[in-house]
Order: sequence, then structure tokens, then C-alpha cells
Amino acid sequence: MLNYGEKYGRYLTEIDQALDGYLNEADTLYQSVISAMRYSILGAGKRVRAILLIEFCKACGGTQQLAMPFACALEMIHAYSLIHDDLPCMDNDELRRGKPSCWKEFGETTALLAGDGLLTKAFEAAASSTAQANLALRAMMELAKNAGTSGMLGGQVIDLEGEGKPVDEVRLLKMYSMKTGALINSAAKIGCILAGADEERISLSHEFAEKIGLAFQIVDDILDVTGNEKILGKPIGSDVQSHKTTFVALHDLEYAKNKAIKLTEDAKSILTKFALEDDFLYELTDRLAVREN
Ligand code: GRG
Repeated sequence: MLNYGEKYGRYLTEIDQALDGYLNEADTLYQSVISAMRYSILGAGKRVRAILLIEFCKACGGTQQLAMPFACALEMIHAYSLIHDDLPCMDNDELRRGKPSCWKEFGETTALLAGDGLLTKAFEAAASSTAQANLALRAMMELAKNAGTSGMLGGQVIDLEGEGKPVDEVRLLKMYSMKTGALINSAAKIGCILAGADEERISLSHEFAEKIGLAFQIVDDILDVTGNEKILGKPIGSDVQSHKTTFVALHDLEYAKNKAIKLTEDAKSILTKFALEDDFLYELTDRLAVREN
């Protein structure tokens, strides 16, 4: 059996190969946008969402092959959100995943279109699913809702409109659960749905993902204060610079760290209810709470 690092490495390679397969269009007339899409998604990122989707699919009796089209779709939607989030009209960030952000490398127009291209390509990839049609359709609905106004996009709006204003904890947590939590949530749920899991397991995966989604964002807030720009691959201090209220600003670093640890422990206790092939998901859950990028 592969150890954690080996299994993670294999996931990175296989997800990249599958993404590459979706992003090969030979028409030279619009290669500029394909190049920008490939630049932003290939060989970069932790692939947390894709890996969660595959792991939950397997935990419910499915296979990596069954999960892969939706795993790629989720990574494409995630990459589009990062491209658009970095644009000058949004966060105006020049560094992403350790290299110039898409707009810095290709210009604003191409970056905008590359984001749009990845968003639409995501649904093309999802539609190539080999899952039972009713399950694939339900998964597609999860994907669309969690990416759109009732999920990540809505969370981004709440976030942007809160800049420079006092934000209370209720609004902050709502924003986190939409902006960051929704895609993570859809990863776990879609994995279960594709495998034909019962409602109880789908709901358990939802509870698990709510907890790690919040822990993930709290760690992101912590890293924005204590992180190392080189390891993080994006600028630090951007929350303060854009006058954003964060979990760390509402409480303090110590409280935030403890909260992330508590959420992680609670999430792991939910995992005991799944028949997992190994400890990989437990270890991933633990590592997300102490990650440095
Ligand atoms: C533009 C519609 C639209 C939405 C943007 C997701 C998002 C909303 C903005 C990205 C900025 C940000 C800090 C989002 C919070 C979620 C988050 C921590 C994203 C980074 O995800 P990782 O750490 O990134 O999984 P990698 O590079 O590893 O894939």
C-alpha cells in the first residue's frame, strides 16, 4: 500500500493528466486563451477539492475513474475563481501559485476570458461523466449551485461588499461557508453522489466538509498574517491591506489556531462513519490544519 506522500503524489500526477486531456484544443486561432487556461491550472495547486471528491467517491464504493470528470470540473471552477479574484478590478494580485497571476502574464482581457473558459469547460468535463445519468445530473446541480450565487460567487459578493466596513461574526461565517466552504462541500458530496451513496452518507460528508471548509479558511486567514510569501505562493498581508475583517481580526491568532484544531478533530470523528481503504483522509484532514501554503 502507498504511504500518504506517495498516494498524494500519484493523485497530483493523475489529476494533472486528466486536466491536460480536457485542455487540448488544436485550433490555433484561439490558442491565447487555451494557453492562459493551461498556465493557470496545470502543475499548480494542492488539488484539495479534486482529491476530496475522489476519496469520498471511493469511500462510498465508487472509483477514481468514476470521480475524475467531476474532480477536474471542480478544479477548473476553483482555478477560474482564482484568476478572476486576482484581476485588478477585484483583489489586484500579481502573484498566484508562486508565479505571476494570469492577468499579469497574459493581460486582463485574456485572463477574464481564461476564467470564463475554465468555468464553461468545467461543465463540459462534468458532462463527460460515466456515472448513472440521474446521479450525474444531481452532481451537476450540486456543482452549479455551489459555484454560483448561492455558493462561491455569492460569498465573493458578500466579501467584497464588506470591505472597509465592520463585519460581525455571523456575516463573516456565512461569507466563509459560501466563498470557501461551498466548493469544498460540493467536493465531498459529489463524490458520494456519484458513487450512489445513501442520504445518510451524503449528509455526513456535508457535515465533514462544513468543518474542514471553515478550518481551511481560518488557516488561510492565519497564513495571511504569519505565512511566508515564497512558500504561500501569493502575497501576505492582503486582508489588512484591503481592510477585510477576518477570523483572526475578530479574535486573535491563538484563538483562531485552536478553532482550526477543534474543527479538524470534529471532522475526523465524522470520518469514522465511513469505510475508508486507508488513513489518507484522516492525514489529509490533519495536514490541512497545519499547512503552510
Ligand atoms: C471570482 C467568482 C469569484 C470568486 C472568487 C475563491 C475565491 C472567490 C477567491 C479566491 C481567494 C480566496 C482567498 C479564497 C478563499 C478560498 C481559498 C483559501 C482559496 C485558495 O485555495 P487553495 O489553498 O489553493 O486550495 P490552491 O492553489 O492550492 O489550489
